[in-house]
Amino acid sequence: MTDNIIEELKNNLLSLDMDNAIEKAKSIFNLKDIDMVNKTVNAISEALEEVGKKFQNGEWYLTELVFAAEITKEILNIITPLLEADSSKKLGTIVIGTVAGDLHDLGKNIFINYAKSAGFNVIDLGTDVSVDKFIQAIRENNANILGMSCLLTATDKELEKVIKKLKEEKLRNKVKVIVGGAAITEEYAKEIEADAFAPDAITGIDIIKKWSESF
Ligand code: B1M
Repeated sequence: MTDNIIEELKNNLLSLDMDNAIEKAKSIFNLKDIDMVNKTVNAISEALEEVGKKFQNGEWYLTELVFAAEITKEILNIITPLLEADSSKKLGTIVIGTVAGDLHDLGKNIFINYAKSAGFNVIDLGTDVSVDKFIQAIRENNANILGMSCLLTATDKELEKVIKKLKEEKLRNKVKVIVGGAAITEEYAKEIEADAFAPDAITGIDIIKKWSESF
C-alpha cells in the first residue's frame, strides 16, 4: 500500500498534477517513516530524470520544466521536516552551494536536509555561487567540508576553479571537498581532485559522516 502512494506521487508529478501530489506528500508525511522519505526522494529523482528527457526531446517546454520543479519543491517542503536537524551532535561544518551560472537547487537542498539531520552545521550559500564566495565562507566559518552541486555541463569547470583557488589560498588541506549533481561523474571528480563524488544525497552523507570521525 505504502509503496503505491510513492508510485502515485511519481505519476502525479509526471502529469503535473500539483493538488494530488500535495495530497500524497501529506499522506507520506503522516506515516512518519524516514524510510518512506528516502524512497520518495528516490522516486522524485527518477521522475525528474524523465522530465529532463521530455524537455530534451522537445516533448515538454520550459514552462513544464518549471512547473515540475515547483511541484517538487512543494513535495519536499512537506516531507523533509521529518528529517529533523540533530543539534545534539556536532559532526562538523559544511559550506555548500550550487556553482556559478547554475540555478538548480533541488538536489542540493535534499543533501542539506540529510546533512542537518545527521548533525552537521550547514552553511548554505544558495545557487550561482562564485569562486570567491565559496572561499570567503570557508574562511569565515572555519569549515571542514566544502560541498558543490552542478547540473549543467556548461558550468562544471567552476568546480575545478574553486579547487584551484583553495590550493592558491592554502586552504586545500583544511577542507574535504565533495561534489555531486547530474553534470558530474566520478571520473570528472577525480580529474579535478575533489575528495569525493556522490551520485545521490544519502551516499554523500555516508561519505561525510565517515570524514567527520577524523575532525
Ligand atoms: Co534544468 N536542466 N535547466 N531546470 N533541469 C537539467 C539539469 C537538464 C539535464 C535537462 C535536460 O535537458 N535533460 C539540462 C542540462 C543539460 C546539460 O547541461 N547537459 C537542463 C537545462 C538545459 C536547463 C536550462 C538551461 C533550460 C533553459 O533555460 N533552456 C535552465 C538553466 C538555468 C540555470 O541553471 N542557469 C534550466 C532550468 C531548470 C529549472 C529552473 C526549470 C528547474 C530547476 C529548479 C530548481 O532546481 N529549483 C530545472 C530542472 C527541474 C531540471 C531537471 C529536469 C531536474 C533537476 C533536478 O532537480 N533533479 C534536470 C534533468 C536531470 O537532472 N536529469 C535538468 C532532481 C534532483 C534531486 O537531482 O539535482 O541531480 P540532482 O541531485 C541528486 C544527486 O545528483 C545528488 O543528490 C541529489 C539527490 O539524491 N546531488 C549531490 C546533487 N548535488 C549534490 C551535492 C553533493 C552530493 C550529492 O555534495 C555536495
